[in-house]
Amino acid sequence: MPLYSQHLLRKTTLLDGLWDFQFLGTAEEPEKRFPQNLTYTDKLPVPSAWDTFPAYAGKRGTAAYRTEFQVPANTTSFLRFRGTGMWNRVFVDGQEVETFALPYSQVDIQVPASASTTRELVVLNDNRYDTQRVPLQHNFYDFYAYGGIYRSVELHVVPALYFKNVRLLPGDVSTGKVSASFQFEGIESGEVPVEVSVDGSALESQTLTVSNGQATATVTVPDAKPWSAETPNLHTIRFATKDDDYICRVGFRTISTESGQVLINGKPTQLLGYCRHEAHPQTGPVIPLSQHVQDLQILKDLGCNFIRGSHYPQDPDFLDLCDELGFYVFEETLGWGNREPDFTNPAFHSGQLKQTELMIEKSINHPSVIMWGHLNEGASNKSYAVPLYRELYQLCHDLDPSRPVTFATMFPLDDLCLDFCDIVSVNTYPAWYAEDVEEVRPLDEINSRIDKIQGHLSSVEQDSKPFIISEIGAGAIYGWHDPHNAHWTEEYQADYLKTVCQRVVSDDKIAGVTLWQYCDGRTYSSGRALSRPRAFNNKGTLDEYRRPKMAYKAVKEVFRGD
Ligand code: ADA
Repeated sequence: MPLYSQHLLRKTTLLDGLWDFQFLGTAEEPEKRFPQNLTYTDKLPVPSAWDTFPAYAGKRGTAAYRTEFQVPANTTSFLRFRGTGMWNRVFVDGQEVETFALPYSQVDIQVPASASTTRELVVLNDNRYDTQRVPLQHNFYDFYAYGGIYRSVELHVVPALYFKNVRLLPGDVSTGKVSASFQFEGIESGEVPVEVSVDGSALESQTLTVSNGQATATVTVPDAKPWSAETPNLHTIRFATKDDDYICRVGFRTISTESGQVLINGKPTQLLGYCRHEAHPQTGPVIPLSQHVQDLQILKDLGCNFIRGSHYPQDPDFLDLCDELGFYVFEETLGWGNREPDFTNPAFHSGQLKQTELMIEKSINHPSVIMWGHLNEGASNKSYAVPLYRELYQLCHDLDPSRPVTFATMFPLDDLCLDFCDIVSVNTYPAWYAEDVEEVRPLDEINSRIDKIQGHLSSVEQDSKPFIISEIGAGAIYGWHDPHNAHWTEEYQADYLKTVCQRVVSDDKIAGVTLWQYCDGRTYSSGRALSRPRAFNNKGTLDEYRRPKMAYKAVKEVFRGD
């Protein structure tokens, strides 16, 4: 649920609560299921990942969620699903209104107008892997893929002419100028009078000239203050027509890249932090505000200023918190180790583009988000992958000229797509997936691998771009200590991460790091889990319940310079 009021005038209702629920299993394909024939024997909350509940844990198949909502007769309204997984078909009053398979994306769906005021909403949700039905997700991704309605569902009742979205691009803080781009529904062209207020005080009236449903304006924020991770000053801007409004928060910060460095507000800034999954063993990808806040407090304590939202579009609540508490975020679309079958699958291709559009639309006004990414560890060393990397790079720049674009490559030495990034982000696991598997503690590999990557990037003239280590890490089982200090001990992980962090903070050619990973997280539980003890990815500096391992102290000391 949003952290601040996004509308004072527009009627929005949160549909979260206890919904009817039925697990339907696998006897039919989900396309053959209809709400008319369903009975409900259980109730589950929304948000929830239904397959985290003991009765359904680990099951795959179709499930149905059902609720009712009230809406004035014959009005326009839409439902906002802030994040779901994996395949969804939405019915209102038994009528199919939308089908989508964009895990973690925020999706808006029009409610067909009706004379009745009580409406029935049924969401058929399927969590089976299927390359056509859910092209963005696979069983080999190294994090558990859940079904369900992961985040809140909102109902927006809107007038005939309403704000579809507003994008704000803050300029130089000394001028306080913000460029606003509006997209309206309900008007093609014409004039729209708008009242503007800033930080709760009325500022001015403007008349927007709308063409193709779009308009632009400039607003000057009085007493504008800069935003950074250290001083996360936010301003609130409200735009109101006579019967609709839109409230956004804005932070004045610039991000640029120059001579291998990331500049925030013109100042070279080393980005230090972690990759983080939105995950908890009990609730899966459904993260309550209290858990997001705890995680951010822990990351602050570790001395971090940077988080990679691996590997999918982030919960808008989390980004609101990052805006407010002061973190830089690398946000990316859903992808993991995608290879030729995906790059040659038109549904994967269009799904990537669609998810990028939705991610940028959702997150563009968050000052915390400083870079866009996609296709984690995709086949960026293969020619079949080049067109999609090129297209995504271009799309990000077209939709948002203000932020750099990157992707986490696992092929830094023979990557074919480095021209399609502004920051080179490399995932590398020296001394874990080690070059010398006979060596007991091959920690020497860490510095030599980083040297090798930097040397190569310089030889292919990519070293004028900032270089970020977007993943590096080692597994440790919480509580496992052993005099050998070998793999899986907390000691090995602590020594490993200390070596990494010391290298990063002492090397001005490393613009940043997101260690893999913040906390342990559930992953596949098939035979593939033989390399994932407990069916968890155990490379967390904290375990899945956020209990710190020994590495916590080691990282904290280096990041904080204690
Ligand atoms: C990759 C991947 C991560 C995780 C990691 C690991 O780099 O991007 O999601 O799977 O490897 O633990 O091996």
